[in-house]
Amino acid sequence: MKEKLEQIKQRALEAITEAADLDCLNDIRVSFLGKKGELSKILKGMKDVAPEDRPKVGQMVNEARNKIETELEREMEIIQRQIREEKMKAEVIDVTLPGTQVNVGHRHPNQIALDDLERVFIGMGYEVVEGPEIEYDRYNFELLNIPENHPAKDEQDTFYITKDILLRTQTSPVQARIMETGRMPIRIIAPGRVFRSDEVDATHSPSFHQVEGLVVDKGITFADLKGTLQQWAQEFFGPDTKVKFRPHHFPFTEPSAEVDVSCFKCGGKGCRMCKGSGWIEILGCGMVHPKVLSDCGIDPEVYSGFAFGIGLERIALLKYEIDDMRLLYENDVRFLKQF
Ligand code: 2NM
Repeated sequence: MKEKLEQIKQRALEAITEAADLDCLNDIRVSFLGKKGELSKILKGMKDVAPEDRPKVGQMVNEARNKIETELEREMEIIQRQIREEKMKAEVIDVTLPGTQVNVGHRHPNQIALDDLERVFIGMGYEVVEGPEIEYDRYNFELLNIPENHPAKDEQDTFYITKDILLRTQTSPVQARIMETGRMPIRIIAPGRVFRSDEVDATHSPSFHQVEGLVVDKGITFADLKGTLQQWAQEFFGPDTKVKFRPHHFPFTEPSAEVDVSCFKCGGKGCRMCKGSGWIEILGCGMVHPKVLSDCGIDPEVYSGFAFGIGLERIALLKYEIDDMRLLYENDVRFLKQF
C-alpha cells in the first residue's frame, strides 16, 4: 500500500513538472485528487486494510494529497507568471511614442446651413419630410403643372432611368406626395438632393441640394408667405435683414416671386458680396397653383397654400463667404473644418 501511494505521488509530481499549461495542471488535479481520482480510489480500498493500519494509511494519503496540492499550486504560479511575462513582452508600450490622433468629424457647411434653417422652420411648427431621389415623371413634373413639352422641362433637364423614371430635379415631388395623402393642414419643409444635367462650374453642379417649403390650409394668403419668409430671413441672416419680393414665374405657383434679402455683409450699402446692389437673390416662392392643388386632390375653392424653394449650397456659400461651389464637394477636411 505504502509503495503504491509512493508510486502515485511520484507519477503526479512528474506529471506536474512536465505540465505545459494550466489546462494540463487542472487535468492532473482531477485525475489524482478528484472524486474519482487515484487517491480517492485508495481511500475506497481502506476496507481491505487491516483496521490497525488504517490511521497510518489515512495519514499517508493525506500527506500525499498535501504534497501534490502544494506542487500543483507552485507549478500553477510559475505558469501564470510565464503567461504574464509573455503578455507584458507582447504588449510593451513605448510611452515615448507620440499618441495616435483621434480624428473627430466635422459637420459639412451644407449640413450646418440646413440645421440652422430647419431650426427656424421647426420653431414655426413645420415638419421635416424626405422622399425618394429617384422619382416618377408624374410627381417631378406632371403633378406640378409641368406637362410634356413645357419649356421648364428643358431648363430642368435631368437624368432619365426610363421615359417615366428620373432623378428628381427638385424636392417638390415630396410635397406632391404629401398633398396627395389629403391630410390637412400641411406645414412641411422637404430638404434633399436634386439633380440637373448641368456642367460643373463655380455655381453649378449636376447634383446639389434644395429645401422646399409648403403650407396648405384654409385661408392661407400671400401675406402669410411674406411674413414667414421675412421671419426666416431675419433668424437666418440676422435681425436687421430686409426682404424684397420681385414678381417672377414658376409653373407650379401663381402668383410667383423671387426673394432678395438685404446684403448681410454690408447691410445694403453695396459691396463685393452683393455686387454693389445691396440685395442678394435667395429663393423662389409663390402661392400654390390651383391646378397643382386640384391635381393632387385638394379642392382649391376650400384650401390655398404657399410654397418656396431654397438652394442649400447657395445659402451655405453666401453665409460662409465661399466663392466656389466645387469646394463643397471635395470633402477636404482642411476646408471643412473652417466652418
Ligand atoms: C420653388 C419656387 C416656387 C414649390 C412649389 C411646390 C409645390 F409642390 F407646392 F407645388 N413646391 N415647391 C416652389 C415654388 C419651389 O423653388 C424655387
